[in-house]
Amino acid sequence: VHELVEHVKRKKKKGIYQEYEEIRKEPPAGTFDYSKKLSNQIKNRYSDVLCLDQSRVRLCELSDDEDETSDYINASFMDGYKRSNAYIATQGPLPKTYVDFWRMVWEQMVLIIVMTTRVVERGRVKCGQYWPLEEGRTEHYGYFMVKNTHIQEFHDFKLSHLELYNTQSGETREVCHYLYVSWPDFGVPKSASAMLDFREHVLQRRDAAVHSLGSSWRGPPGGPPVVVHCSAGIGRTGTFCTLDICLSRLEDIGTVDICQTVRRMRTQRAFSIQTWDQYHFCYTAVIEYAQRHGKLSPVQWSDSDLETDSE
Ligand code: PTR
Ligand code: PTR
Repeated sequence: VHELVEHVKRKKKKGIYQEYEEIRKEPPAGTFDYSKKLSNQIKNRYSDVLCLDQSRVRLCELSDDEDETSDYINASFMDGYKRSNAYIATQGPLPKTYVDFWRMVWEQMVLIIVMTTRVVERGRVKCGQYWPLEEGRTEHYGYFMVKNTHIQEFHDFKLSHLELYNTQSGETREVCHYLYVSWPDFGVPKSASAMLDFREHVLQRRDAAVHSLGSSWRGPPGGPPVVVHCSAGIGRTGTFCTLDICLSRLEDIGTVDICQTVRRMRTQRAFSIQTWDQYHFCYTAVIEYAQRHGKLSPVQWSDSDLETDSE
């Protein structure tokens, strides 16, 4: 088994690189008009990471005195494996957008937040502290109150159980906040296996949360979208979601198609997956997953994965 994997890795490395370069060359699949509006520019963490109009998440209009651009947040709906709008990919909230972020979470009925960056990395702020950090602490964000009721520490991640209270409606909801701490900026996780454990944990929570919604959920059967964010919401976020999609497909029909998955994702969240390392990591992680679950022989690389193999 080990030899086979080495073989796949060696054979694919060059092909994978070319494949990623091809993807990068493709122009974005739409316009960014809302992101570019003058009144919205301050809501973007990075002036060069904008969201496509076609898939952007709109905030519900709050009141008459807000202007037409007040529905803007740098966040995009993304499809999952056989689930439309399985994720919302977004940037790390800015102090100016904390309230918008919680509004989005509330309006989209989000129950799971996956954060794959730390707040500060290499001395630079990557994301605002938009949730209460310590157990027992409550913070106010506009008309939302968020209480961190309980924190569970794991080796590579931290799970905060948040209670989200909407002071306008008087309703409360539980939201799980996952913070993955060992994903270095400019890179990929040290170990695919830690990432796979993390994903499994998130999925179990998600399924339990969706189940607990019961008949109060009227959207698609997969439940509300999972919010995934890093700093810009494209690199690490895209990697995490690509992996999740590919592994779900592998579990279902025994094949993977990383290339098509990324292409499609980029039509919903432009620039998803930022570096060749991250792209390559998806391959490594899929192989590791297949090994772990004894699925190595049945893994069928789909045509578009194989095409690029010839040197
Ligand atoms: N976008 C940068 C560039 O064009 O050079 C590269 C870059 C990649 C910068 C990732 C930051 C990155 O971020 P993070 O540390 O948030 O993963
Ligand atoms: N303008 C930023 C840069 O070039 O550094 C954009 C950027 C930042 C792009 C972070 C990607 C980044 O990574 P991630 O999406 O993983 O946070």
